[in-house]
Amino acid sequence: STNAGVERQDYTIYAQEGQSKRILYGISKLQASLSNTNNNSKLVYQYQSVPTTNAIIVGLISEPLIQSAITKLQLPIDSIPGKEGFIIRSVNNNIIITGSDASGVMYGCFELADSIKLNGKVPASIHIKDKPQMVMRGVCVGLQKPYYLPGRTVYEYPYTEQTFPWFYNKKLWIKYLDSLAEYRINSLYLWNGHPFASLVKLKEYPFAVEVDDATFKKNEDIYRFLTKEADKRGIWIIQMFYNIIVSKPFAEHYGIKTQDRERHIVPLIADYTRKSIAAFIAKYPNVGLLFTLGEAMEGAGQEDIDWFTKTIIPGVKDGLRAANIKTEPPIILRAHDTDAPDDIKAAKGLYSNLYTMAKFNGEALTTYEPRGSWAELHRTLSRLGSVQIENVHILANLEPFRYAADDFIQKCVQGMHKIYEANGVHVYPQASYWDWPYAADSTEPLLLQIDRDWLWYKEWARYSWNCNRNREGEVKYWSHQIALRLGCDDAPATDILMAYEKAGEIAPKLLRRFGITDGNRQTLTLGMRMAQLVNPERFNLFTLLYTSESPEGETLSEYAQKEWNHQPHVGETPVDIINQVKAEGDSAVAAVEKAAPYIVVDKEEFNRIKNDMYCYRALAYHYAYKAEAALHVLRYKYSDDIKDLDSALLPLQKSVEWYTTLTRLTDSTYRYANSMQTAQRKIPFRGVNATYKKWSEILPEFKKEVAAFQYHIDSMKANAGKGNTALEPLQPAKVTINSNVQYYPFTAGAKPFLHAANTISDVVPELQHLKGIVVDTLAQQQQETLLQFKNEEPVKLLVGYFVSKDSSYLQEPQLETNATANDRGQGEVIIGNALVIKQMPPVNIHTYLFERGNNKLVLPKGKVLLLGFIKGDEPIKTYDAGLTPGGKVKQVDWLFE
Ligand code: ADA
Repeated sequence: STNAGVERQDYTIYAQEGQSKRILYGISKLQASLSNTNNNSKLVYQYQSVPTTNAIIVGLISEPLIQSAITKLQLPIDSIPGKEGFIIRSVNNNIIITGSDASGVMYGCFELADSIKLNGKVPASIHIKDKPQMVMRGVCVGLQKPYYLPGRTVYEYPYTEQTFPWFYNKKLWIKYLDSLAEYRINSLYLWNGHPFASLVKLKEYPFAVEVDDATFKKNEDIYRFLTKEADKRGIWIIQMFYNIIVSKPFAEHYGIKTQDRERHIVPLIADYTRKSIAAFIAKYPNVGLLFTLGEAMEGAGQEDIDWFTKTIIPGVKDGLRAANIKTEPPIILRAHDTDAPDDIKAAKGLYSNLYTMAKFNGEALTTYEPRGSWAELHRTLSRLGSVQIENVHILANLEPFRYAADDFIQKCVQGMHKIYEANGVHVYPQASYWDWPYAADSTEPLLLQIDRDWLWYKEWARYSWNCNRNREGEVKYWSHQIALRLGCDDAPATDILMAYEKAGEIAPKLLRRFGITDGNRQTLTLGMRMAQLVNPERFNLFTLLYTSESPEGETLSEYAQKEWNHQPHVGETPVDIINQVKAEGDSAVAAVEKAAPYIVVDKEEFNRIKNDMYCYRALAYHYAYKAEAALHVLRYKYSDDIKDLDSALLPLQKSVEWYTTLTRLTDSTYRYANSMQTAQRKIPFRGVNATYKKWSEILPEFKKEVAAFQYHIDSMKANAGKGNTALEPLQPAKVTINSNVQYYPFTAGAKPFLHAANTISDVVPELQHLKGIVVDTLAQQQQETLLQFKNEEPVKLLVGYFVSKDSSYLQEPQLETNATANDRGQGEVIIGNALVIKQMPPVNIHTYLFERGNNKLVLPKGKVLLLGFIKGDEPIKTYDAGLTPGGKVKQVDWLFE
């Protein structure tokens, strides 16, 4: 379009006969760029070089064609570029593109193509030598869904056309792979629980296959297609799987569960898994493996090491041997729910192409300066000698709005190098991971994530290649990219970029200062309940978020306490964040409005970007006012002055007004906030069966909070300080326990332990009719706690977890590292600080639901209390009773309930 006046030229591209597909792919992109700028080009295969002018000579540095061209043109090619690197050099209208591997040469072709595209012509003189900083630059796609398949549980999704129609869409794959190649991504990960039974048949276990014959054939076909097309573009396909999961028909055949966190390694399952891996590796030679030793395996330790070294690696080796393959594909161990350094040390001598992967900021984006124990783990992994890959996982705090803060992302990649010493990146989709390939926007037709979130991918990829780029140049670069995409000038595009940069601070800051968890059980953009802000501990606070994934700073409670005690504040405070996010929301809106009059081509997408900026502002103000209200309420804990509660009312009301705005902005523009719509989602509300996934469902709840608060303030004023109403005692349910157990009553002086004399000193009234089951804390530290019983009606077992990080205690169920941690509803604290036992930490009660029948409770090693059974449907009020060894702590969360 802008080539008027540029003279049309003829170029001859020379390459060696039989050139690799990857280099030919690079050449095809170069030719496309030439023809787009109105130049002619032809490809000539030649062994020796004799070109004179307008020649582009492409090949590996080791090829005779390149060597003779270097000599004939007297090109001073100083040194060979490293892995995936390239050199582009021109002399007298001739250009050489070379590298030491095919990927490097391909990227050299892309580089020249980009420069032609950017300048509208072939550069008169060019000299570039480049190679990537991150050796693994990857993205992923989930073969997973927002919901569980009928009769199945987490991660279990066989590859079928019915569940994943897009998986069989070759055109879509090509479009996606082309964009990944263009961004110089070299790995694409497919995440799934147990992919093998959809892709291989084993002669020893023919019944294990879990798709029908026609589907199986389609799977073979598409998988071969995908791996071949990816290979052509310098991209490894890497198949991810969880352990230990077996296929459903396999499980049914042997009468076992498909996955079981409490299961130990058994020879049958080990044999099945080893053979599955071997068959897979032999069948799809250029596919790597990424795996999770955990979630569905007994805690970290020797079993993980055994599974890795005696099942997975031998499986890969069997496969390589069977297919006579010499190059070992990459095997990547996730440092998730396992002791990865120990695992790698044990595996090192056994396999040469090992990598590790760990979550950058948990399942969110919070900071580019991670610290603390999590940073330590990353450095330990980086120093093991295997390549450490940073996993930018799920992004639970960014869903569903657009995120493209190039400056934040650049700093993240710098942090990956500097703080984590990592050498690889793996990036999740920006939003809607479980809903691939569609974005959450309510458009007709639906938007593809790869179209909507192109900047997200391109930014991570660009900085993975090189993160040391000067900011000013980057603003120019991205502005121009946005301008090309939206069909506008660079100036308004810069305003759009500025809007992204400002808005890009909001979600990270809000989560790291006010959030409950970095995990996807929290959807940040849906907001938080007051109880969650003033008493996050009750909701299973994930402390790593504050100790590693945030700059040093204070929580709302810490801030309130320090204020009350006139102590100095440290680091990033809630008040800093309250002020910053409001300003950033305003700036984002102002910047995008500045661009508005100048966008005429892709107005529709621009309006969506603009709406997202308004959403971010509303979100920022909503949180800011709510946090302000929380600080007043937390002050009341110390002051006992009802005026502090009065002061909280106005900001609380304002927060609801902003939430009303957010609801209006999102109601017709988004289908949902979060793409994981199962019971694992807890914050702000339990998201079972796709509920509480939109703002309009939450708004009434937030209004109720204000009403409850007003009501409580009024009645407190009326009854001079008496708060909570009396609670009903729970009724015991009938259960027959299969072993001899002893019971104890919930009265002061009762003894809950077999061999220890500690006695109960305080207990919530709800437990008074129940009978606790005596436990042996010595045995609990050596082995699992097991209880087998029979019940005629559904029952709930009350389990008391001690609130202590000491490893002698069983830790509360953690959805961050165990997706099945809520399968019996045990994922949340029902009554916090419910019981005091002398010389023991406070106790939080969780409940486990069991259907009628013969049941078995297995809890991992560690001290834990069994507090008795109630009927499955007996209502229990969820709250924090505040009973601690130091006395009753004043709680304020009930004021909103
Ligand atoms: C958590 C999360 C899962 C999954 C998992 C993992 O359990 O809830 O959705 O992401 O981590 O594999 O890291």
